[in-house]
Amino acid sequence: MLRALQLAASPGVPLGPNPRVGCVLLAPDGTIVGEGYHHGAGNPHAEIEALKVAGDLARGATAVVTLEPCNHTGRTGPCSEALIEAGVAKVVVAQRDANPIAEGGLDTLAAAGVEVGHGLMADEARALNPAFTFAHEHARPYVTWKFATTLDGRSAAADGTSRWVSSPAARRDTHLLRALCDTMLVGTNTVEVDDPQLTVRGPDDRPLAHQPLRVVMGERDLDPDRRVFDTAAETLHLRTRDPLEALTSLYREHGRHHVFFEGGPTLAAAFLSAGVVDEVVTYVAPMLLGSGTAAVGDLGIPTISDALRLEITDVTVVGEGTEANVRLKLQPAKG
Ligand code: AOF
Ligand code: ZN
Repeated sequence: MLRALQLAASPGVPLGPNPRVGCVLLAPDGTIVGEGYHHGAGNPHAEIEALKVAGDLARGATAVVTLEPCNHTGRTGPCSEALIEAGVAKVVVAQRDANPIAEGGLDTLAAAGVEVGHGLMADEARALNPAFTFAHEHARPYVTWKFATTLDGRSAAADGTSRWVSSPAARRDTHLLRALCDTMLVGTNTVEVDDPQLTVRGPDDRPLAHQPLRVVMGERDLDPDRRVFDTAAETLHLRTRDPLEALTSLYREHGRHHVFFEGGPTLAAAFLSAGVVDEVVTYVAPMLLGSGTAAVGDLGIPTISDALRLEITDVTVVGEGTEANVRLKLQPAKG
């Protein structure tokens, strides 16, 4: 399984929408007769790659796979059937597939008389595909909320100006994080006030070829001249103010697994109140305003003991001197 996990993590596999999967085929004496990994959506699955290598040696073999073999015909055919046809005797998987469209492979295999097992190094397998795993288990995408703030917790000055709270180095760092997500999300107010591009840009400030989906949520009509409607990436206007409804739709109708949320204080408060912020990334700038807009709006918390508590998972200084920002990564405290 360790070998299968290593194969799954092979470099060069595009991030999403498909999970990273590795497969090793073992002869009854334990020698490896085939191995393979999934090279990304549209390509054969890991099991098919390994079966190709093994040929006739797959008969009677044990397949060790990081994810439960799929049971559906999507971009490719069902791996459960391919393993049965190849005469594989036993299938051991780390993680069961929570994707409702693909799951059920182990049941199909067992019904065909193949010996099956699951759970071996399951945590490691889940960690390979955290957003895929989270999204299918919660029927909504994983949400990373990012904001920049001054040392006194403000994201804009009294006159509304907010360019720039975070330093150039922090803004470049943000593009690296955006690139790890499949969706960018803000509210209509941010589009009206800040007119962001919501693209992933390289060091030369040009948009990269592959862009996350841009999503604007809110009922308000938007000016089509806003930069979010340029041709650099696809954009979706979700006419709802309900965070969970928006996220459910992004999962169900648009197959999204990881939302990078850069909403303003009102929408941020709505997401936090709805309990749908899974990770917080904040850049704290060494700057004081003393007045202005707080990074997050009213959460309806009257007293300190009711504070929404987070746990710090990472602290990194980005940039140098007066340009240095502290990047904090946090997650909601458990319990
Ligand atoms: C496997 N082996 O290597 C992978 C699996 O559109 P498709 O046909 O590529 O199917 C994608 C779904 O199949 C994906 O969402 C996940 O549930 C499963 N991925 N399954 O047996 C693999 N990559
Ligand atoms: Zn498959």
